[in-house]
Amino acid sequence: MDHSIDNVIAHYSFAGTVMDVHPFGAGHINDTYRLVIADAAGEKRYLILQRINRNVFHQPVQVMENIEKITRHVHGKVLAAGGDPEREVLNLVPTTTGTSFCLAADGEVWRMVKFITGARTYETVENPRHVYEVGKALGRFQAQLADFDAGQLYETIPGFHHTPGRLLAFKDIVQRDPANRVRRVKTEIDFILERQPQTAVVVDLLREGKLPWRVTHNDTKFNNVMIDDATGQGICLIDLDTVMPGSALYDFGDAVRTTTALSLEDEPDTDRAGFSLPYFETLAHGYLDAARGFLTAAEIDLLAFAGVLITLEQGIRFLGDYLAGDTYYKIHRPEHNLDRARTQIRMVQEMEGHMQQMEAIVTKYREEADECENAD
Ligand code: ADP
Ligand code: GN1
Ligand code: MG
Repeated sequence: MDHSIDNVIAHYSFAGTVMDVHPFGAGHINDTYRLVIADAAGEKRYLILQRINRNVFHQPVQVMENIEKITRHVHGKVLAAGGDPEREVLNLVPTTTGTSFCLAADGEVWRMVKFITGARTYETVENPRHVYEVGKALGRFQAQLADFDAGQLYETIPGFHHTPGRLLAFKDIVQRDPANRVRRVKTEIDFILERQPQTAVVVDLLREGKLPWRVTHNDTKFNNVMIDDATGQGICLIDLDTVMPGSALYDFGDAVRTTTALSLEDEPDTDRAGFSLPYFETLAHGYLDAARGFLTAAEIDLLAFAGVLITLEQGIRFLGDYLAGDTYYKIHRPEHNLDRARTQIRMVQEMEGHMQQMEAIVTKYREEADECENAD
């Protein structure tokens, strides 16, 4: 066991003995571990321990304050709805001194959360029903936070989904070319630069007051939704580090990006990457079933576009990191970020080719269906 992890664990008290600590999950930013605890009778239970990446989150304590606030709020909503707050929201485990995080001697910030049992996350869609459930869980999460004042939250990564800002940073990297890689990816760079006019659509409407600011998750990847093993239902959203004020479109867009993908995000064979229109329909159906009651018409009008926007933004971010010399996302092979960028570009191309059908799907589900049609 890593000695530093031992020291962190010493800041928590358990009924039982820590039997094992293992890296867990497939995140690109933080370090996640699963602890196995055994009680006196040998009965096992689990906990999740995470080190916040300070290279990405410069104010990790503010990240934790945001998470404390919103989990407390959602906890109340789950209770009021007669749900199970042990499973339907993340539960922070306090340290022995009662804080929501552990500041280690080396300056690293760690947090522990209760392990949600009988559920798991998926990297790719194995069961189409899960796509509907992810949409619904996302809509429910936004609904639970619809009455939470977004102004109470820190903007822990300024401009996180400010797509024109991402593009500006990208252009700067292209110009500086610090890793001397620009010459290898001219086609991909051109693809991105040609789409500059689209990047400002959402931020402009937010600035003009034509789209509302909401509390958003900002990292609504498929693998950040816990899905119940027994029922297949989406239980809750996890990975709450990036909860900040934002647009509902960012979250729907990121769900489109990851649930309609025909391949893993880092598929090296671009020909296997692509976009599934049927999954888009399933996602939009699930999302609107939970969210049509509070979304504005302007938001619903842009749901299809949000998929393209956030996938393009992610392509900009992955290609930008490749050009920067792989400084942000964890990589496990030399061209990892390039493979990731190419899957995003392929998806954007295919979504652009299906825009009319995507719009028609949103139109189909924006109003509640007749009871006989709404059989799910
Ligand atoms: P990362 O930033 O590494 O993506 P996550 O918070 O998403 O961190 O956690 C990584 C993985 O660990 C998740 O995809 C999920 O499978 C698992 N996980 C995280 N939190 C819990 C939890 N409370 N209960 C069960 N599994 C969890
Ligand atoms: C990162 O931590 P993880 O893997 O859930 C990233 C997201 C990206 C995602 C791409 C803080 O999320 O914004 O969309 O990778 N998180 C941060 O897979 O940058
Ligand atoms: Mg995650």
